[in-house]
Amino acid sequence: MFDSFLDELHSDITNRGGSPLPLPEGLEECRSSKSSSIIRSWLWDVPGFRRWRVTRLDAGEKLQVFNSVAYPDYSYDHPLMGVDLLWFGARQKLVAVLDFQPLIQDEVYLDRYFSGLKDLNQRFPELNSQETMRSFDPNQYFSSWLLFCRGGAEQADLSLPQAFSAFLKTYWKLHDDAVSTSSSIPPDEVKILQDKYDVYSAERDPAHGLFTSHFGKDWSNRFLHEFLFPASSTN
Ligand code: BLA
Repeated sequence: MFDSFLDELHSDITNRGGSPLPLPEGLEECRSSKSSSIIRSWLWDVPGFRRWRVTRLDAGEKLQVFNSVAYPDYSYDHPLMGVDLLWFGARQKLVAVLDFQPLIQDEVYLDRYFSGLKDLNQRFPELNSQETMRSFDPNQYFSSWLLFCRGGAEQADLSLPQAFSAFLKTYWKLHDDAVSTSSSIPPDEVKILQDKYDVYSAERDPAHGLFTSHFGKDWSNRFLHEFLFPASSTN
């Protein structure tokens, strides 16, 4: 599950001149001592981005996860790319979240960067089930046009593969357009806003309990603060 998404993303990244970077020691892979689950992560140096991370968790029937965040260079104020896909096999339950994560909620900013995602939202209504967020705040670092569904096999098999490809393509276009125009938020402010994203996400991310149960508290704390949201450990 989700391996084709991982391949597609890594192939796009490589085609755009991305190269792999080393992860902090011990965080690239971890096997659960109790079950057969395994978590693997990748860090990429991609032109135009200061950080691009990818994680794949394979816990068999129980759970499959694909998670990725792209942080643009500070000279670009456009949204981060955030993807969080979860498949609980036993219950045949899908949780899919794909968003261009805005740095600010300003109307001019949203008008500038969200026409592509608005179109996808119309094209894939079955992935927009108007879910309510329980741990995150929908008005901070999320857009109103995110694809967010708690669904089943139908959404996972029929819509998600197409939506994922289209989402990636749309994000690359957003990035290319942003590169050829100038940002309205200065780089030092973009840095502050991206750092705050890490702090906010580390506080709210509902995954921490899950990591702890699979891989133990010490490893999970390191993974959260050193890899998933590095700015959360310094601020
Ligand atoms: C929800 N994400 C979740 C949940 C889990 C994870 C266990 C709760 C499932 C549920 O609500 O039913 C799991 N999150 C992970 C894992 C990682 C992680 C395994 O970060 C890391 C490898 N989450 C993101 C990103 C986005 C995101 C980048 O990491 C943005 C697209 C969104 N995840 C997101 C949202 C929810 C969620 C909006 C629902 C949470 C809520 O209701 O507030």
